[in-house]
Parts: sequence; C-alpha cells; structure tokens
Amino acid sequence: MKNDFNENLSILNKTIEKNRTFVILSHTKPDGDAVGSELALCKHLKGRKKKVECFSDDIPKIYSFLDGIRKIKPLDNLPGECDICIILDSSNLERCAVEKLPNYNILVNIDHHRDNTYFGDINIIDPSAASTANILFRFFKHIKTDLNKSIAESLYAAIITDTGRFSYANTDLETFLIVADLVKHGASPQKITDKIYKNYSLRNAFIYSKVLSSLRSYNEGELLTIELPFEVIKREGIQSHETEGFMDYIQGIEGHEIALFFKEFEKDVVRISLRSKGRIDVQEIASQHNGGGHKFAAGCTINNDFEQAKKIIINESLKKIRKSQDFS
Ligand SMILES: [Mn+2]
Repeated sequence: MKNDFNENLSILNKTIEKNRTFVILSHTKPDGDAVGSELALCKHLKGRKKKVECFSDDIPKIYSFLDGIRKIKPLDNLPGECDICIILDSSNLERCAVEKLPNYNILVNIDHHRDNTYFGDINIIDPSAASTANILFRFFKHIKTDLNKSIAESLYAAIITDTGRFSYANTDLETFLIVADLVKHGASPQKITDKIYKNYSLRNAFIYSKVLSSLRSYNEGELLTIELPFEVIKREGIQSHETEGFMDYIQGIEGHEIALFFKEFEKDVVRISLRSKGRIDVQEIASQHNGGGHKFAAGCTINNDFEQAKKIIINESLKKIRKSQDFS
C-alpha cells in the first residue's frame, strides 16, 4: 500500500511534468480542506509554470484572507477542455456537482474519504490521512519541492479545519509533524485561528443566542436538542451557513449521549443533525430516514410537520439510548 501510494505520487509528478493546462475542482459547499487544498496545489502548479484554473462552489467568507482566493472562479465558468483535471477532497464525482467536466486527457482524484469510489485515471487516496492537505503535503515532500509561506498557510487552514482545531480522532502524529513544518515555513497559528474561528458577526452571536435558548434536555440530560423552526428562520432571514458550529457548544456538555439540531429552512422540510458523544451509532438513526454521515456525526431530512419530525427522531434516539443501557 505504502509503495503503491508513493508510486502514485511519482506518477502524478510525471503527469504534471508532461502536461500544460490544469483544472482543479473540489466538492460543493467547500470546507477549509477543499479550499486550502485547491489553493496549495494551484500555487504549486503555477510555480512550475503551468496554466492552472481553480473552480469552486461559493466559498465561505472566513477563508477570504487566504492568498490567491479571489482567483478561484465560480463553477459556471469551467472551460471546455484541459490536459489534466484534478478533483480534490471529493469521494465521488457527484459531490463536485458540475454538470459536465471539461474534456480532459487524464482525471486525477486526490482524497482521504473512506467511501472514495476511485473514479480517476490516477487515484491518490488514503483514508487514514487526516485531510486531503496531508496528502498534498506528502506529495510536495516526495518530490522535494520547497514550500513557501502562501502554500504553508493554505495547507494549515485546510488541516486546522478538517481536524477541528487538532481535536478530532483523525488528529495524529503526522498532522502535528506537518503543521510544525508549515509553521517553519511561515504559517502563523494565531493569525489563521483568528481569521477562521474568531471572526463571526454580531448577528451570528444573536442567532446563536436564539438557538441556545431552545436547548431542551431529555432523560436527565442524556439527550439534548436545539432547534430553529421555520418561523424564526423566516423572521430573522437566517441562512443555512449561519448555523454552522452551533453544535460544538452543545457537544461539550458533559453527561449526554446524543445531541440533535432541528432546522426548518423550508416549511415542513426538517433537517436534523445528529451527534453522538461516542457510544451510540447515530448514523443508524439517520439512515432510516435516507440520511448518512459517520457513526458519531450524521444527518437526515424529514418531510413532515416540525413537531412531528422532532418527535420521531427524539423517540428513536431515546430508544437507542435505552437499548445501549440494556447491554452495558
Ligand atoms: Mn477533507
């Protein structure tokens, strides 16, 4: 596996050498890893005098400090053709949500998702990598290229977000060795943390206060719920990206098993985020409603009255909690 992986890195390098025009894409609703990885690879290719164009779905404002971000173009500007098309951080082509890729000679797939479908002509996949940026870093080391500050910052932004500020289970020794190197090359942990995590609007804090006041506890704190019903969303004009990160605080409350966030952006279309403290598989609940995700972080949508949808998921969660106690 390791040899194949390094061999693939060498193949990628030779492919880059031999070609001239590149298109880089990542998944819809891009996160820090998608944006940071695109930027790092784009800058690397430009340094090799290649013609590179980067494309993305709407990029969250918090990443606007990253060098070169304004050169990333919207998806509807995709060119008709290129030599090499590179897809980053995307387990399948559907997640890129482009109707038609440019005509390419070679499709490259670089990713760390477990469910990657190996859709490329060249596939550089490692599910054990904390982020796609980790894999790009390995590539840069493999070909012994020098990092500059701009590339270091892009990779750092990618890694800090995909590891939840170095706190998720994927945060491993490699990650710390990589970020040490990125800091050596000029990435500032304080600057990047401030830009990404300490940069929300006053409005966002007010929305958060409304969500937090909806906090309810069931079974003496074993199940926690927060919510944003349609009436509140409509009245305040709340956008879906404005509700990200609200679960973090709830998940920090001690003693609970499951936390739920109910959001109704459209009347009677209820989106549910499910989080488990680490004992109960909440993906099983989500998948019963055509949702998905991971064992401890999942999501689903129920087309039903808000209170009805809440009742369904709350009951299923309580059942799961009870069942887990029967066996322990
Ligand atoms: Mn990622």
